[in-house]
Amino acid sequence: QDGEVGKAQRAAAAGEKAGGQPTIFSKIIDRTIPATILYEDDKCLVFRDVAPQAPVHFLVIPKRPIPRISHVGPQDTELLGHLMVVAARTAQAEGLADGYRLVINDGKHGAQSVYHLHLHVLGGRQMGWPPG
Ligand code: DGP
Repeated sequence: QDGEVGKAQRAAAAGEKAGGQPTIFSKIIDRTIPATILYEDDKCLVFRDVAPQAPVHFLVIPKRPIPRISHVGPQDTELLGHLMVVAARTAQAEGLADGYRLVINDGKHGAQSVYHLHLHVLGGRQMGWPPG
């Protein structure tokens, strides 16, 4: 756990320095690197997390590369709502009828490692609270 958090904190420091440069997620959007894609429309992409933390773990990302949730403004309201609606619809399509966890990690303390905004959807097992 400390290892993962340390990794995320180092990536956070690098992300801050890179200041909104394209991330690996831009390459998934443009199909330069492969991913298991569950849903796509003109505004967003949904794909399985490469390091799943639950039996079902996928990410919902905007195609427009907003670096992090703390950087959004009123102009992003409609897009953010869309991402949440897509997350819920995809969770339903994935059979998560008993519920799931929606997570957005922000910055160093949030253990964000990829600086392209993403919603994590985790399900298929009982989640604990509080998160670590
Ligand atoms: P976060 O810590 O919130 O920034 O989570 C980033 C997530 O992205 C992490 O759960 C692993 C996932 N991830 C990183 N690189 C790739 C990749 O190349 N492909 C896929 N499918 N997921 C990735």
